[in-house]
Amino acid sequence: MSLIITETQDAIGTIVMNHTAKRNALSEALINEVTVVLDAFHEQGIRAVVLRAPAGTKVWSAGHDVSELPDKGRDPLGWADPLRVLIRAIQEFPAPVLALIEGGVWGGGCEVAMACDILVATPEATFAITPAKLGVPYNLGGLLTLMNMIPLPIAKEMLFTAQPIPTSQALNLGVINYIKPADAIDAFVYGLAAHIVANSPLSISVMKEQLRLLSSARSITPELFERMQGLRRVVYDSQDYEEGLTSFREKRKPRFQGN
Ligand code: LCV
Repeated sequence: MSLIITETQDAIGTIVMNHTAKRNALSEALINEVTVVLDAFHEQGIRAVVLRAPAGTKVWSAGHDVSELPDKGRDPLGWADPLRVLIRAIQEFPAPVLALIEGGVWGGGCEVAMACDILVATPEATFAITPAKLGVPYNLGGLLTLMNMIPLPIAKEMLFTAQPIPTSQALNLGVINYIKPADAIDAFVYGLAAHIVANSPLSISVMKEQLRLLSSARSITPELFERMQGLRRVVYDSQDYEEGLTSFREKRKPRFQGN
């Protein structure tokens, strides 16, 4: 049974993440379906994509599928990790991807939403960035996405507390473009998409790629890269990382010891 629902109309493609039993946890299976559809949309010349969950959902996405995080000793968010593949697929898709957000957005789900080009959320939506809750070492690309989207003190608050922030704060920070009530958000998002579709797809796709390249342009020395990877290794080799995954599986609060 498919984990997503897709639709195309007037050069606008819609992807509904529909694995509601697992709160749209970003499993390899769900991500594979999304990336296959994005490729098909590219082939069809789709000029705007809307990424959403079912209308009225309480959870847009519960983030990385925790059951697919590797045991300690392996980088849990490496280049080939499905979540990283999805984020790159959205960022590199040659047309704008609009996130229509209802419900809670958790962990890697925030990064997926923030990888989108335009974000519109209902007042009830929330955003929580959760590696600290699981004992996971965030990766370079993920931290860069956050640093590009969120002022450092707020990014630190979200990373260190792992607590959700409301859409009102996300709007104040410029993390999302609009807040729209649940009974108006569909028409508003598809109205934005219609404006985009009426403009030059070539100009838009080139500007999107230029902005992606410019926003990720950082001079990282080999020493800096190796230092970052070394720091991350301390975490994903730790007992705490193992405790984070075990506590999730056992549906209990983690007891982190700092080693
Ligand atoms: C697998 C899940 C998940 C899930 N994975 O429903 O950003 S990082 O670094 O942290 C990155 C590694 C990452 O993204 O990690 C994941 C971060 N996500 C979270 O911490 C959110 C974890 N989920 C929850 O807190 C709750 O599920 C929410 C609040 C999203 C929804 O709560 P609700 O009571 O509505 P349940 O918790 O009962 O979940 C329903 C089913 O979905 C599974 C969960 O295990 C349960 O499965 P079973 O019915 O088999 O017990 N599920 C939820 N989230 N991230 N599986």
